[in-house]
Amino acid sequence: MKNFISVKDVSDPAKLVREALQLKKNPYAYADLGKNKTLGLLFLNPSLRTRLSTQKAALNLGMQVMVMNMDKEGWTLETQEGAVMNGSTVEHIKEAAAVMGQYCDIIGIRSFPKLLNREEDYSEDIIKKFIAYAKTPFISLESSTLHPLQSLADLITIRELATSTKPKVVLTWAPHVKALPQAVSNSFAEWMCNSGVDFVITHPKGYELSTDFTGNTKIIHDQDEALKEADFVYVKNWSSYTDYGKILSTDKNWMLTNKKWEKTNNAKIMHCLPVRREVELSNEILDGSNSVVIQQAANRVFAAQAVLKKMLEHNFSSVNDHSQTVFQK
Ligand code: AN0
Ligand code: CP
Repeated sequence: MKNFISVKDVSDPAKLVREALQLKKNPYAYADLGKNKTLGLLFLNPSLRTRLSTQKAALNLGMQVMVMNMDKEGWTLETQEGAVMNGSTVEHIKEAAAVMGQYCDIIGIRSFPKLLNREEDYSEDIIKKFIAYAKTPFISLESSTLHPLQSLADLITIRELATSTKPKVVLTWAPHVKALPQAVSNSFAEWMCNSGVDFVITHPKGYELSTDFTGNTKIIHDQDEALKEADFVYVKNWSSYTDYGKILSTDKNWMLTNKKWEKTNNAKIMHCLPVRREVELSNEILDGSNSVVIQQAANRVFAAQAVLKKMLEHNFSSVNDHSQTVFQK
């Protein structure tokens, strides 16, 4: 695995889940694998879980980690090709990424969409340019359109808790006060479509996600109907994809409560966090025994560790180091 941006970068998601669960049992089994390898984590937006779990994962593998809050501590980056930089941008992504590529063996970036121009956000211009100019293996810490480390942790959690071989998993839209990206939901859909679960999406009309990620997943606009017999309910807000970046509904009836949960098959309740209590999810659900949000967050470490292990093995293992065999004295 050279880069980790989407489920498409993973040849066998089920195997990656098994490897992550092995690492959870024995986190320090590969404590020398990342020796003298540096991971750079660059944040253009805030983060608690992704930042700490990815650091922890890298440390478990013996890597060194550098973290930079680009939005607060870095120069304002120019991304346009051919720009005359006489405005607010100080440094071009060409130089910034190339320089960071000199310091790091693997680079991860968090870069949220601006939610103003769909074509621009969905082009993933920033991460594509970083990959091109840094020239290192790349790990997404949530891009404009996807959050694969989250989705892998979600799949690990479902695998741990499932009591049947084809659990029913429902992704439900929830209200929010801010316009949020579609990334977590796109990504969750993409991974569920590759996992052999019985997957259903429910949301108010106008919140259809891109079929590039949902494929032919069944969409049920009646939330009560969708929740019937669910084994897992994944709660998430997202802004509209069709009326791009807009909040079309704040209907409180979409917030999951115990009354709604009663329709499910004793479902486990999932959320990527951070969550707005009593807006996205009720206190009774979050504090109840079926909420698995903390287990999900814990699994972020092993998702990141499984991915970093694969990247270290693929990109730096001596087996792949052909220059050694050709030029060694
Ligand atoms: C972000 C989002 O929805 O993409 C990050 C979630 C991991 N959430 C917020 O900005 C609240
Ligand atoms: N779930 C998640 O990615 O959380 P952070 O935004 O805190 O990293």
